[in-house]
Amino acid sequence: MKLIAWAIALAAAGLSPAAAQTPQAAQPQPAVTAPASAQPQSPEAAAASTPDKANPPAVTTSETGVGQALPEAQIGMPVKAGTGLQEQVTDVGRFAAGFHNNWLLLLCVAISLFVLGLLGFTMLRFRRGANPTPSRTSHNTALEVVWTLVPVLILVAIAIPSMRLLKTQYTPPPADLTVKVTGNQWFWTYSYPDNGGFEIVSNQLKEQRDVKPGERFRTDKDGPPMLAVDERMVIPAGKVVKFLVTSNDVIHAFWVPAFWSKIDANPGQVNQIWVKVDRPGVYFGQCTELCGARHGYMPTAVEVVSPEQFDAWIVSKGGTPKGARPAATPAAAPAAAEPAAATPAAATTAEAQPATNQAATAQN
Ligand SMILES: [Cu+2]
Repeated sequence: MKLIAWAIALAAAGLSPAAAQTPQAAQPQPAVTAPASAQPQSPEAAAASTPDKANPPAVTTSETGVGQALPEAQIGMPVKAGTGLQEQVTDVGRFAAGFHNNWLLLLCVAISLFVLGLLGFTMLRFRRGANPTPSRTSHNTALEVVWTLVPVLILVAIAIPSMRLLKTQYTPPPADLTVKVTGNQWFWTYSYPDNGGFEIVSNQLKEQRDVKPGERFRTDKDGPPMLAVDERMVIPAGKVVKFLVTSNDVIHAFWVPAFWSKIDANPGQVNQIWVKVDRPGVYFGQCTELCGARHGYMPTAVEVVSPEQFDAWIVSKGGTPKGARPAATPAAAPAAAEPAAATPAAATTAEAQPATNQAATAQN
């Protein structure tokens, strides 16, 4: 009986994700540009609204439109009491989620119900009361062929789409943009080697109760608790983005559930995944490899914007949009991105130190 109860519980648990997928899809998508409240329309309006110095907005670029405020709930983040996979925003993710929801899950349920039915039937039909003299049959060739062949066919039917998924997931098309993702205890850094090699450091935003007066804290516009960060990775929509993933210390893992692909960030090794996100928005993830005491506090937030907004954001960070000629010499370009390097003390060390992470990687 215990077995039957387990089988029913498993079947019920297996059924719920598919049902839970539907309401998510109905949720509204935010517009690409930030709402008027987050984006002052005129200089007068900007001056009228006193900027909150203690808590500046995420990416602070009314010109670029990057750093969009978030509505209450959207795709790319967990939903309350949600089950199942997040709605996918890449082709690979949609294929994989469809494979899981519409094929593997149904197959699991069908096999579970079949075995459960067979068990029930056997227990009732062949119990001692109803079947006092048991059959002494020990072989049945037809039955043995069937119970070998059917599982083989089932496995083949699972293997073919699995191989297809693996192939698309790990055969990246030529990349439009490369972002180097580095795991650190306990934050992520993202650098843009195609755009001058500047780097952004992304830390989790603390709650208001956890910060000292004057420090920045999370608001609902930044994202949900535990997942919002001070600096989001920004990538363009509709472009093939290659992530080169590595680590500075221990093994981390980079994962944004709505993009599907997940990969380990290993020290001394570069792993690669790719995404092509077709829908602008902000997508959240977390480090998914137990990496130490604050493992649970190193979220990932990726903001997907239009290519034009992306170029504007690159410029606002002191980088060079792809195809544009660098405004200054490679050594001077990062200095513009980091005002601290302009001070005389920093300038003396600038010669000895590699100017960018990209340069440092090349040197090693
Ligand atoms: Cu980690």
